Amino acid sequence: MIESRGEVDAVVVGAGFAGLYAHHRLRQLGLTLQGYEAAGNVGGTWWWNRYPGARCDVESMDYCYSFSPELEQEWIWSERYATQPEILRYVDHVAARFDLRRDIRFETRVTAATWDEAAQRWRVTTDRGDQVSAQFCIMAVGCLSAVKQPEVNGIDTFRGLTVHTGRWPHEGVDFTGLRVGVIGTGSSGVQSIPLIAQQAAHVTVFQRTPNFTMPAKNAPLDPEAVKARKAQYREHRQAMRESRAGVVVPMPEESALRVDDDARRSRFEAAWESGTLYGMVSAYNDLLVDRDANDTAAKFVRSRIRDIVDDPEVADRLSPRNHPFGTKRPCLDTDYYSTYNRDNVMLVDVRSTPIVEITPTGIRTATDEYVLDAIVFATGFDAMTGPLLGPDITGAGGVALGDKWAAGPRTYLGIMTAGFPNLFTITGPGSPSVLVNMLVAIEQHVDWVADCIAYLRDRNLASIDATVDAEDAWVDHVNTVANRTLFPAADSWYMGANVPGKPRVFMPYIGGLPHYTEVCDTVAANEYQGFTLTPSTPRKPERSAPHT
Ligand code: N01
Repeated sequence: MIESRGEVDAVVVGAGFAGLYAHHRLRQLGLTLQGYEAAGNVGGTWWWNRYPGARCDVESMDYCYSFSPELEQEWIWSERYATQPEILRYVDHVAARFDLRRDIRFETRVTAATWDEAAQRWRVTTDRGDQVSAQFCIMAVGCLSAVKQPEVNGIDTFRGLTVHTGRWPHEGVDFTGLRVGVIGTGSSGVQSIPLIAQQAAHVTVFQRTPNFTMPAKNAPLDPEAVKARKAQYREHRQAMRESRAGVVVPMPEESALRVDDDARRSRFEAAWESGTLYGMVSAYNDLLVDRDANDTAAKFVRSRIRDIVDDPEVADRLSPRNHPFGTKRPCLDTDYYSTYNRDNVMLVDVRSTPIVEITPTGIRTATDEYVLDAIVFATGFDAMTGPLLGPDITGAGGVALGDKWAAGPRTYLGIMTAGFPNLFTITGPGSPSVLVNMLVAIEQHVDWVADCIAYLRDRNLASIDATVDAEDAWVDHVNTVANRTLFPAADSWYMGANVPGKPRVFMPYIGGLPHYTEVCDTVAANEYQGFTLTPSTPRKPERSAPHT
């Protein structure tokens, strides 16, 4: 366990993919660093989400760092879509290979960060009593790391086992012989339910909103295909960066409404069989902007559900109707719909018969009581803003970030928020982040931040802060682009709609990665247009806080 230093150049909060890469880049600049990570080791989301079936739904050869050509040549992925344990092994390997754990204090949660205007530095404190002063504070806290429990009374009264998919026990959970209830049918529910059903005596799925999910068609990677990709990896990475979502998929410039039914059906069938998230979503160029076009995709998926699920009533309950296709994040699954053909699986619609309470022996809905031995909460996260608002962050003039964002997050480029100088939010709200391959988004953000810090240091500048004007214009742009799409129509976590009382704002930037990157690069090339840069004034060295 490393000891926290009193004064460093930068604090990096989080040791997932973003935090680790920030350590790598900032160390290359010669900065002294202090990292904090609430988990016991590196990996971020992949450290916490250990539920059965957890795997990435971006292909493994795309969901990995591109910063080191040697790393990408030497690492061998085994499956098209990597499992959580394999991704964690990869992160572990990267951390060791680049010596990235050196400055990180694990099992330590940042509780507060306060901007000291006189010193032009952040004062960061943790739940372990660390106090550190840093010129820069990098919030690499992830977008889906603050777990959300269901808003149901009586959770504490339940006598059986309860477990959240986002906080899965490291020793695993043995469901053998148990009657298990699962609340939630987002990606975590969709991935875990088939495997829990294979082990448990009985599974009752409590579904509030059915989601659209497509088969992953996962398989071991073909060594010849891997070899071919590795031979072209650099070109492929560039193509990823230039693609809208950070993955290379065909993006036909064609409306779903301008083709006949047979042609449309065969394209959807090909997209379905491709086993990719983006293949289906981008099968036509208007699926996410035109309700009629969207309906064609939604109808296709519903027809597939009817094909797979034996009981027409269950198929109907599993069929999404309340939101346009793709506007809540769709899932990739392995045997999800067919799991409902098993005798030991039951689907309860808790929109029509809501959960009233959790009792000592199970779950009581408006009409029935279900006796259970274990309950799995696959109920998601307070996304994007939750992790940033966890610590008490106080900016210039004593303004709390929570107050500034009371009506929703406000950022310039999703990287900084005005009034919080030198605080960088990796893949923050207002950036493409969760709408694209996170690894591409992370590397783009960390590279931008590292270049920005190098620029400041080269010119002996103390701080950088977004201007309110630039931020207002960016927030308007983010909203304008979102409002051209169907996304605001869904009660999704993108909209903050899954957390009661959270402002309803479409949080990520949907203008596409290439345009976004161009804007970021132009801002930097124009001497950080839209930011205020403050020169350093000579200061006395600070007295180091005592080591903890
Ligand atoms: O969470 P979710 P998740 N009573 O918010 C339901 C990423 N991810 O952990 O839709 C009853 O999607 C809720 O119902 P509703 C990915 O980006 C990626 O599954 O709000 N139900 C919903 O069904 C993903 O989108 C991977 O009506 C309640 C579910 O719980 C994101 O993480 C794997 C409820 C929550 O679904 C989040 O996914 C896993 C209540 N009180 C996650 N509260 C891969 O890479 C909530 N629900 C594959």
